[in-house]
Amino acid sequence: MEVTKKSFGELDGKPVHAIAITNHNGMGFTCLDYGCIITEILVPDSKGQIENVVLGFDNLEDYLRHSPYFGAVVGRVAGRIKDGRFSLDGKEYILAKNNDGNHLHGGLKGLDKVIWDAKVHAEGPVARVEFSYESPDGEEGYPGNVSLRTVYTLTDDNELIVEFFGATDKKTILNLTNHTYFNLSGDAKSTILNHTLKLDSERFLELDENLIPTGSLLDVEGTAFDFREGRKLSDGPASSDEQNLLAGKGYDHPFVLNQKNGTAIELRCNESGRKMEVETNQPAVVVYTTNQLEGGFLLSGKVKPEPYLAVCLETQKYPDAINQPNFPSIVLDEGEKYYSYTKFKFR
Ligand code: G6D
Repeated sequence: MEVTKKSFGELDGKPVHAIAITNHNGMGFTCLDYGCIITEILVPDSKGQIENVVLGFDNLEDYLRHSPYFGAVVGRVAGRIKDGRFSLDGKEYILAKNNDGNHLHGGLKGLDKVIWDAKVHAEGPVARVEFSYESPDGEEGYPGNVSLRTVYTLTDDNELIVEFFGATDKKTILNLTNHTYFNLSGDAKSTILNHTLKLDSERFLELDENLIPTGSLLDVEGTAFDFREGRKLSDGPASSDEQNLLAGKGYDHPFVLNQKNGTAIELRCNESGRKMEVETNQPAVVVYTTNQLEGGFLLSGKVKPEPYLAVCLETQKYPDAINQPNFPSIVLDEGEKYYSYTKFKFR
């Protein structure tokens, strides 16, 4: 494995680094110690052409000014928390309302916007980047001093493994994800509307008009949400289903995964011949098809942002679970270990 670490600018007087790792097949990725951001994943197509399969920027300034969580770790709690408040053991906590009156993705300065301490381990057939961050009690309104670790591992089998570890000294809530925007066409040369997604999922979470889960789980049968046999992502924007419309003409929904072993999620681009298989220990995945992506900025490779330019597959627990008694809990108690595992395998 070839590893490089170089300066990527500085934030509040602290240096930001870009760490790039390439395996023996020429597949590789680059990540920052700012927000554990994955800035690029380089994957060969069916002809061996190596291209970038994620959206990102090639400079820190653009991440600071324009990034909608491109490639970043998201937390302490991914997704929306209704009205930016929750109760724990009878105490109410108030969080930032940074998204239409709700709390989104860890608040105004979530884990995507802090500098983590990075250590690289590159022995033998795998290379690992281990990020650590101590989130102080009360950060963004969340209780507990929480020790966090994010580990990205690259293997010679073209697998990128994302792991999160957490421990707290006081009961709190924790639900992390990685918010990478995938586009398997290569260098975002076309949208993801022709990508095929396959999900081992019978149910998805109904959202209200503010994209907050209503608490109901809807059956995918007979809808544009049925990805069990594989479905073109273009079915979302083309659908008249009220759930596709309220997501801004597409998908922005958590799907409940059948947690058998093996590949729960498969994304394929027929033009490039690239396929990505995803395994996870998380109960859900938010499928977000960047329905309104736009802006006066350029992505790396001078690509203009446009709707449906990428799909996010954010493995996680259910959004707003702390306010939904029938959802699996995201409470982490003192002495408990938080662990999330997701493997992205590229073929
Ligand atoms: C929008 O609703 C979507 C979220 O799902 C996404 O994570 C965010 O943009 C980047 O708020």
